[in-house]
Amino acid sequence: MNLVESLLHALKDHGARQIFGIPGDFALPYFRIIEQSRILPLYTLSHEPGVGFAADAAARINMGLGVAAVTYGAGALNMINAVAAAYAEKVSLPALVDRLLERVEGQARPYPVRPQVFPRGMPADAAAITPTDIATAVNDLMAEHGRMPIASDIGDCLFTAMEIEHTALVAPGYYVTMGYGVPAGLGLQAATGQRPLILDGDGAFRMTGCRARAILGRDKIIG
Ligand SMILES: Cc1ncc(C[n+]2csc(CCOP(=O)(O)OP(=O)(O)O)c2C)c(N)n1
Repeated sequence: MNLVESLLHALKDHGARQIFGIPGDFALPYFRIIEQSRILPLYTLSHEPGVGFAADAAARINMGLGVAAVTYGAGALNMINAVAAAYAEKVSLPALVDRLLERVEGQARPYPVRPQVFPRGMPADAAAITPTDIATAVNDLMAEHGRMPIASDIGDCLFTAMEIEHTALVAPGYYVTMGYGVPAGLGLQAATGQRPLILDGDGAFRMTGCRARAILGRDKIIG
């Protein structure tokens, strides 16, 4: 039995009935074990405050433990309100933050740092599309039709952005908060009057993209 499995058994023995979380990034190894071991069912949400609130509600209704699992740094910080509220009301809410387990797993960084190369032309084959394929397509498109300002979110899309031959790029530093892309694109559009290109992962898009679209009320932005 590995450390994650014994942790899950311990949580179950102490009254946990499920885990709420957001998989991604360095947390992926232990999310994989949570899913494969089936010791506790996993419910995934799209924004950390929701993870904390769901776990809080589960703890209250079951009079037991609610378990929230998120990534360290921005992910954990984003859940502080929910954890603080649970703490203030003495709700049992253990928060699993992946940093702890990363070392035990000995997992290599999930994102290899890629050399900056600007290949031209996308080969048509059956292989999965990579960030480099996307960057290549964007480079080709802009070479032919002109450039657009780019806003990038956190995640693989930021690596894609690094391979785009463009300097009008706004992006946060790597491990800050997801959800930057779509609102930043709106800002770019307002500031430059140009149609922006937004590079966003599906996870980050779900955090703020849907709301930004609701604010706009029109289909000006394509996610
Ligand atoms: C608010 C917040 N939660 C969690 C993280 C940690 N984190 C960084 S990248 C990432 C996964 C991003 O997935 P997605 O948005 O689908 O982007 P992709 O990697 O596919 O481009 C996570 C969870 C973060 N940076 N910010």
